[in-house]
Amino acid sequence: MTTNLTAFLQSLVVGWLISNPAQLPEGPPYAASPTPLACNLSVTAQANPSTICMPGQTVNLNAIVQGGMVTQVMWTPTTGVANPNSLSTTAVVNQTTTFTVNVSGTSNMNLVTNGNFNAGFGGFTSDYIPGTGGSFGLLSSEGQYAVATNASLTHTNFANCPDHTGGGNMLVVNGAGVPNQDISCQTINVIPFTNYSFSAWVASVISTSPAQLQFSFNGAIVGGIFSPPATTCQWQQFSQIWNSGGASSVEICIVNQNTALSGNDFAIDDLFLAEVCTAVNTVTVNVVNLNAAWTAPTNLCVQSQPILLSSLLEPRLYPRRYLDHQWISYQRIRPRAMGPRRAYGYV
Ligand SMILES: [Ca+2]
Ligand SMILES: [Ca+2]
Repeated sequence: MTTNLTAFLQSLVVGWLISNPAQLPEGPPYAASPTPLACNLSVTAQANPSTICMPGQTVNLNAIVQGGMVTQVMWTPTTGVANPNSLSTTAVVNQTTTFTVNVSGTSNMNLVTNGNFNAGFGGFTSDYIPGTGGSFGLLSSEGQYAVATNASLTHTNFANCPDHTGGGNMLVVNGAGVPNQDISCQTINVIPFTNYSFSAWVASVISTSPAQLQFSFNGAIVGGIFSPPATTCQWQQFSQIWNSGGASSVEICIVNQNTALSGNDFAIDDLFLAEVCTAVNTVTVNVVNLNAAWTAPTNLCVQSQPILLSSLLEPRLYPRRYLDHQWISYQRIRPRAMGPRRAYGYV
């Protein structure tokens, strides 16, 4: 390509950007992140109450999760646990027990750069080209893309579809008639021999001939062909678990295997890749052997010294460490032997 031709093409792109405010400028080439981000999923196990006085009492078990979306939960031991696979459950506890909760899920640290397209097309490469315009609008021709807030801004026949979450950008594509064209590719550093969760949202922006997308990781197809619903603006999620094997980076590419020229127009948004991680925590439920046995006072006489009632409690059996005590009532007793004088007994 001659310098003059390059300059001419660049001037076309600049002119097109100025005349198409819906299309954000392409950002600088993004290098893959130098260090794969760590997993930040964490869990805290809680029991309420955590001390019980009677074996066989029921307690609530709760697992508080932060930093990700949980896909699996396991409480152990399972004995007495109503639902060992639920974050919140109950357990019948017969003896002091330490419960362990294991959770696995997806970290919320998205490794895809600009997965929501709010930075235009920054971070991606493509065999497609930015829309060059025409009688139907920016995406009049096949094999072209645009980043826009609404599909109808890019083609007069495209439906009035906002982005996946509303109010942001998405990638709008007029599917190419040439097979095996990469719509978008991005290289991401990963940890070898680790599971990752990948997902993307896709919607048709015209009902004719929905796209047939294939996702590839380092050139290998992941999952089957994925088509969004023919009904326009109906976002559907593609998701797949992928193991990095010996790879320390992955190039994720999206190809449309539908080469129809009529229809075959769609939008992509919220690309997501995050590590699948596990977290563990424990909580102990103590069963206290409550036994407030006491030795009842006998042979009280009118002239007896005051009795310290708590001294009558069985000291070894009374778990002062856990529980406080309170004398809750008394009753008057009038044994005949005591005549008219009053004595007091506590219960
Ligand atoms: Ca978006
Ligand atoms: Ca088309």
